[in-house]
Amino acid sequence: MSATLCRTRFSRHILRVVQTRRCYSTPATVSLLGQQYPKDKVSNVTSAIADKVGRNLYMNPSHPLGILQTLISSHYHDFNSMTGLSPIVTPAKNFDDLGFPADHPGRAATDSYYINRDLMLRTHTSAHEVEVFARRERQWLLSADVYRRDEIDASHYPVFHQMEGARVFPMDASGRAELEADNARLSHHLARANIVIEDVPHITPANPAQAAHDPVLAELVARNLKLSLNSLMLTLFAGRAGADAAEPLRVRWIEAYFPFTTPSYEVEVFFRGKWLEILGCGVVQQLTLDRAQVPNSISWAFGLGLERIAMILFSIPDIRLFWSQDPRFLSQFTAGQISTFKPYSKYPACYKDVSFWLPDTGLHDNDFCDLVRDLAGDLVQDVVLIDSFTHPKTNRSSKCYRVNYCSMDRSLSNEEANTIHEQVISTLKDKFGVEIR
Ligand code: FA5
Ligand code: MG
Repeated sequence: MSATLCRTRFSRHILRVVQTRRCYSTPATVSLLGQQYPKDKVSNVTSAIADKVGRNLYMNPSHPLGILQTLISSHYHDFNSMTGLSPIVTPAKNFDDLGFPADHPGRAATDSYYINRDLMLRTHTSAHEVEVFARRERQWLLSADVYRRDEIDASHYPVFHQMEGARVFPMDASGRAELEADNARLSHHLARANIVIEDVPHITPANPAQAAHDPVLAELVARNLKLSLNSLMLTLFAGRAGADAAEPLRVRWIEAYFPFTTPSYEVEVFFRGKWLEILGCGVVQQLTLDRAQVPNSISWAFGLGLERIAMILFSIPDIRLFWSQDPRFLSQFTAGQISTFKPYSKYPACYKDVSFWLPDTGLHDNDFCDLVRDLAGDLVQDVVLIDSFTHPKTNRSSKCYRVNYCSMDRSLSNEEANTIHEQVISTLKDKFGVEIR
């Protein structure tokens, strides 16, 4: 769309916004789990996010996320399954303890939610690795809500759920024997299953073993990790609705990089015609076990995303639905059962554009998305950057976003969408000093 069109469409709104300008008040504290935390310059936890903290969807046994969490926990029935750890962590715990470099993009305030300089909302369940290993758990699972600033569309939501799993082996002959026995058991199980695995070598120069590890033991641990997760993929996907029973389950292993594991991998599953990224995993960096003061041990770990898997297994088309309190959504699911979601209706979308000149300090896409999310809540379905340009003479930059307002539960009137959009525009001006075009 042309910038001119944006301008004419918005001149009308701007007039009304001037009349109804609200003050974007910024309280000095943010309330999380019943406690007040002082804010400072880096605070960026919006009230839309704060409201989600403590909802613990994955703990409801008849919610799709809870059903999936239970299914995975029962697959790993002899692992200690932990829940309820606070999402409020220090950046040291989320990043430094895991060896994230100081300039890692995940640390940026554009990507993570900071309560203040000293505290943040965890971005992944790996934030708890050191603390759980320190309890000397030999095999464990941890389920939790995680928070990331991101774009807005049907498969991205700033809060989602992960499960972390790990298994520790003694770094000696007994560990080697345990690994050999378990690898034989799992290989036997998988050999009889209808599964095709595209593998990569366990260890390569680009995906190396650790200096602290005997290469033979590292190879056995990597193989155990792969066998264990291939077996989980069978439990999750084989024979499900939409999977052709005659067709084998296809699982693909890809070399990956994480600061806290090496070798590292990602796992994808081919389901209903598409490759789906399920998880990241690898052999735990020895530094993590050293920090946890677990001596003479070697471990693997994985972290998987519950929403991505649940959307596929239950045919849930929009990630916002997980947060719905509508009985038409919630009543469709039963504890212990994977069922196919039947959409109750599709309400019309209401597209509104906003076009503006950026302030000198710029404006990150995620800042815009959070602002919309804060004012519109789950009435925003997606946000698309439809135009961005820099004026050749003045060097000023402009952006045009298209916001799709659409309720999952009811018909949204054009007036209501306009009211929200006007608030978006006035907040954009007040908070970021943009100039509307
Ligand atoms: C991690 O978060 C690592 N902590 C995983 C890990 C754990 C690696 C232990 C090694 C050892 P990643 O950012 O790729 O990695 O996320 C892991 C999974 O979470 C993804 O495969 C995906 O299933 C899910 N996920 C990631 N981002 C999103 C998102 N925005 N929305 C929904 N699910 C997501
Ligand atoms: Mg990934």
